[in-house]
Amino acid sequence: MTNDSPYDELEFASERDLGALQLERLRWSVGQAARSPHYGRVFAEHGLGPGSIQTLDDLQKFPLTAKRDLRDSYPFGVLAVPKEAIVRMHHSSGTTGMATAVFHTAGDIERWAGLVARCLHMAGLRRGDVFQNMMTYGLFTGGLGLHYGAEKLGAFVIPMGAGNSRRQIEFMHTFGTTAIHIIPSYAMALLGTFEAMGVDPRGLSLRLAVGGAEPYSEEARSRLQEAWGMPFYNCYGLSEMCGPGVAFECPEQQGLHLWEDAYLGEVIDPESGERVADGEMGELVLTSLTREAMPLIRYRTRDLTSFAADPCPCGRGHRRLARIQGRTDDMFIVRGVNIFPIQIERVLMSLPQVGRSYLVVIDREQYADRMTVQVELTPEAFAGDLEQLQSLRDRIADALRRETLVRPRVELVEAGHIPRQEGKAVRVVDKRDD
Ligand code: DLL
Repeated sequence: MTNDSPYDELEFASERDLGALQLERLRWSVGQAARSPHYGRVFAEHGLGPGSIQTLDDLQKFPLTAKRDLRDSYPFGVLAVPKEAIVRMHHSSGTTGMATAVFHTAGDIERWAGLVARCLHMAGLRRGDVFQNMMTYGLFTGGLGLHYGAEKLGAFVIPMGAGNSRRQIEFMHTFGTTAIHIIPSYAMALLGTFEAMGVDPRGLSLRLAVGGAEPYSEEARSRLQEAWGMPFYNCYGLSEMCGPGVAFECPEQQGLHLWEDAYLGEVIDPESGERVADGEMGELVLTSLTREAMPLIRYRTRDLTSFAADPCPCGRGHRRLARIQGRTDDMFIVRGVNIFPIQIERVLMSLPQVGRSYLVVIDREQYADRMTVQVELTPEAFAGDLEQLQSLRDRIADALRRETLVRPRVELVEAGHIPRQEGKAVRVVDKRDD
């Protein structure tokens, strides 16, 4: 395999070269982290430092870092450089009640843009492409993160931001957009606007899409690819590790290559904290290797995934992560059974009568948990007679019971009934605590 990426020869580095680089960078990153008040204290307590690392496995001597550690030392406790060295900040939305501020030096921004450019190049984006960035700009990293990467690569970037659906489509047409970056649930919702405008996305100049920032199933991806007429590449990242650009799919679309020259990944059992074998699902733990302002050592992402056990046919040595199944805290428990929203999505998106959106509502009926799944139908399916609809409702409830072990109440609703979000989709409303 030759390396035709002008962005980074590391993309095809040999295992030995990559390992040596990781070791050197890991020592540097631990030393850099030690400059922050938080890690300075934690490392001193455990008697740890760059000298504790002889091999990459020595990372396991270090304690895990939890989101709570960032919150407890908010806002500057994990900052490892003087404030004058910061050129930008991003911030998590705080929807889980745990706001996090993330700081960057000029070098951090440059390296992050390089990683994103590498991702986009791997997916086939080139100079001359018109890249419409349809993610929110601002504190959220999806906007500026992809923007800088696409510009670095030399693409013509349209910084649209999210929403304003008709205008998005008009711009695609007027400026000959060839690539988009979009939240998958918004990509699904936008298909309704295309229909209303009488425009077929497959008739435009579009040729590739990048979608991430929220879990979506393989079934949802297939639908998107079919309707838009182009590949959707899965993009993973989190603000704490810069944002998008941590892991990305190659044209094989068989998992996301974690850029291991920039991030060391481990998958652990969330209960015991022990590493699990490749192929086994667990919580992703990441260590940044090149971040100056805010290095994080063994950070618990709470995202559930696994490492692929086999190498990728594309020849890149950077290990692949399976599609993220959700976060440990997305899981909800109904009548004692653990359920992830993506299990519900997989079932629904494999049924042709099901439309583009769904919502799980959990409440209580006479002290017992009750799960209701609102399902949007396609206009054709919704036009069916009452008997057909009842039988469809039963079939959906049965399929969901087979997948989740709980038989939900199913409410069939018209296309467009469930409120759309421009940002990450809300899939579950739990009313039990109200
Ligand atoms: O969502 C960064 C991002 C922007 C990624 C644009 C991809 C594209 P946060 O807002 O900090 O950052 O949220 C991070 O979103 O821990 C995952 O739970 C989830 N997430 C991100 N990408 C994916 C994905 C951005 N491809 C959190 N699949 C992460 C599933 C994802 N979940």
